[in-house]
Amino acid sequence: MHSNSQWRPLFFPPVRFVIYLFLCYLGFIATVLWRRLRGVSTHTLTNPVSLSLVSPSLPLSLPSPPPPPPPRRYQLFTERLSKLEEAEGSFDDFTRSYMFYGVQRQANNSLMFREWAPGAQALFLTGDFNDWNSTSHPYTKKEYGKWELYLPPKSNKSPAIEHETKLKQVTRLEVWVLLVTRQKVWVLLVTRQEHQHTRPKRPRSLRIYEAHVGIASPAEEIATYTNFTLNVLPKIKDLGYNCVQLMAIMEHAYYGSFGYQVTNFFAASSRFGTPEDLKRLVDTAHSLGITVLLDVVHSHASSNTADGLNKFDGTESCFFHSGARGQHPQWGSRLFNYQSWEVLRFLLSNLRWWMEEYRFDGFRFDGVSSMLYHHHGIAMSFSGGYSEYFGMQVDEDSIIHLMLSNHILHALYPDCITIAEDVSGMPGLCKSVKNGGLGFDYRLNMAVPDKWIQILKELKDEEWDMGNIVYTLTNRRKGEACICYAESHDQALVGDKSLAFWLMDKEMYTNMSSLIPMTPVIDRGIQLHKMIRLLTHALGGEGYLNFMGNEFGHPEWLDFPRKGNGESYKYARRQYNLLDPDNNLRYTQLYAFDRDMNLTEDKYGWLASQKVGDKTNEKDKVIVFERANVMFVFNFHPSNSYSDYRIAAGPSGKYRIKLDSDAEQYGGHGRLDTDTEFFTEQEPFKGVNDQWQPHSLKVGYGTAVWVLGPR
Ligand SMILES: *[C@@H]1O[C@H](CO)[C@@H](O)[C@H](O)[C@H]1NC(C)=O
Ligand SMILES: *[C@@H]1O[C@H](CO)[C@@H](O)[C@H](O)[C@H]1NC(C)=O
Ligand SMILES: *[C@@H]1O[C@H](CO)[C@@H](O)[C@H](O)[C@H]1NC(C)=O
Ligand SMILES: CC(=O)N[C@H]1CO[C@H](CO)[C@@H](O)[C@@H]1O
Ligand SMILES: CC(=O)N[C@H]1CO[C@H](CO)[C@@H](O)[C@@H]1O
Repeated sequence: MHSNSQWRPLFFPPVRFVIYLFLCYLGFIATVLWRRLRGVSTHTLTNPVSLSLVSPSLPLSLPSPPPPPPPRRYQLFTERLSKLEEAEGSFDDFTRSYMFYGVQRQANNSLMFREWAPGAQALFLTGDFNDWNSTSHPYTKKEYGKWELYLPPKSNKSPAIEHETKLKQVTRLEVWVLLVTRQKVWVLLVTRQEHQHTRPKRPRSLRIYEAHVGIASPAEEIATYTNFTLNVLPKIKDLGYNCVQLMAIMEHAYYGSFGYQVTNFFAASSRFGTPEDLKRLVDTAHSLGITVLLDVVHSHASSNTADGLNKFDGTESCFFHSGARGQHPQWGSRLFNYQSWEVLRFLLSNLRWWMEEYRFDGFRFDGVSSMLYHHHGIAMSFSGGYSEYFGMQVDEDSIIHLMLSNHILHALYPDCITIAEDVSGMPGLCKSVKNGGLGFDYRLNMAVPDKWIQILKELKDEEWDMGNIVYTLTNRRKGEACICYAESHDQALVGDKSLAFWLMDKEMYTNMSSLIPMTPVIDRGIQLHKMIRLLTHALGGEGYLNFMGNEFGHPEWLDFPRKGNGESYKYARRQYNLLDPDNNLRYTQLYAFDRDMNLTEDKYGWLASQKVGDKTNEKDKVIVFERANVMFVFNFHPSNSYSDYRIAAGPSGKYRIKLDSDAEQYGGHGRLDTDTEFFTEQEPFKGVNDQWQPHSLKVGYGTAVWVLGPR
């Protein structure tokens, strides 16, 4: 029992894991505004001791000094760009080649088919329209390996080939085809659907819901675009995510590839419905203020020959490098020749196609690390030395290609967001192209989910290393915006399991009811799941990503139907039904925490502001840091609670709890009274980065505490 004149006494039995957030009273708002305008705190003006708070030195992973800017890359980029503009008029036309290639329907209903197949000897079109005669409709060869086939309208003036009829190119499939179903091609005579809603403004704090349409329902079947629009988008909105990132949209013949073995780059996967359905999905997301990103796979292509790009013109090369350079040794897929003019045309036009036709708002570029190096990052561990990023092992063609992609996207769509999936930590990845960088907006901070899984697999609770956790979460280049996430979609795949399942495992089948007391396993799992998410959210980056289901602690793992599992969909779904209120399961508590985490972020915007510093205490297993004028305090100690736990505060004043992971609605123990007011004391205390700060504050009792200060 504690009594203290400055806050309400609260009795605290030892607790395991709790988080609180304190909020100052509105009376401080004027001060806050003034200080924000000044960019400094009043206390730093009068008290030089805390100057370090003003210009914190963020931890940098790299020991060596920064290298000179890489003028060579920039030079190659500008040469490429100007050559392209000279030859093609403008990059605007060049990157809209989908208006020239593929099937084009003219105003008078004649059809023009165009392909690039430099190695082909002859090309024929066959299908329902000519009774699958494979010689009656030959293409004519044009310069630079182009082929054309003109089909006049029928006598009744309708197109010679009807919409959605089967069609095939002899020996090779159509490359620029718009709608593909496995083994057969349907010509889509584009009926442009007018979108009704404008793109949302680019969010300052990016909170991404990563989703796969096919698994987005509890049913053991493939869910559809429409299902997603009706059932999942409202959840994403409710949860406070302002962005949805769609995986597996580009057509892929093998469902189990998770969308990463693309066969048709211009086709929206027909498994989930029609192109119109996808357009409606994007438009509906826009109407809810949700930005939509496409997981774009330009790092490699499926090696399928029957329905993919491989051997499109009969040769080994065409879109790809021939020989070893054209094969990914681990993925068994084909690697693009980014130096080829027509490959550039194809891929850059592909980006524009998704932006223009489907109105996506940006891209997550898959497999960037693999593109950047000739070794594809295989068996490489990056220590941060600059020799790892500059040298003959770096694939310049890929770099120039990525610079071009980012350049055209950002030049044409200023609000466009691009994210790089790069584990290597290539310097300049997120610097703008004009400053010599690769031009991405964000990098995926992939080390973080790996760290969490490693901790859960290998360490006892007493062994968790606070310093190491904070190091992993903050180990990124200064000025490089990162997307952070606690759970990676790869880790949920079969053989591994979801974060919640690592924590609670089989007890999730029997003991998740909110009508019975929590078992120790469930208690630990529920509390840690929230803390892991919040710590990742608050410290790990400038954007947060949630893989669908993780917001409510999805159990089990992901496994797509395949021979080995009897083509089962049992694990290729997301069990949103667990959130059904009638089921009285604790998933709803984890969900509620996710929503309020977003709500709180939305209010204070920590993702869009710099962390001021952090302080860890290994013995107490406490992490304290400050960001966006919010104080965060976490206690990861498996058994200790602390009374009167003193932390350094910002300016003096009154603090209040803002978000408390121990609150009952989140499956906590409800030990704290959120009306409690906490006052700072004139007692210097070592705070962030071990600097003395003039004021301090006694908070929660050894629990993990999250405080918002009057700064
Ligand atoms: C249809 O229009 C295209 C150009 O738009 C032209 O090349 C073609 O000759 C026309 N065909 C007929 C039958 O009028
Ligand atoms: C296919 O078309 C060609 C040329 O129009 C014709 O000579 C041939 O008899 C047709 N083949 C079949 C099987 O109909
Ligand atoms: C669509 O979603 C609902 C609710 O989640 C589900 O019951 C249904 O089976 C889904 N249908 C399809 C085709 O995905
Ligand atoms: C539940 C809730 O209040 N969610 C908030 C999360 O953040 C969005 C902004 O993207 C707010 O509009 C929501 O109100
Ligand atoms: C509190 C409670 O209901 N515990 C149950 C957890 O699940 C096991 C079976 O795995 C039951 O035996 C316990 O009674």
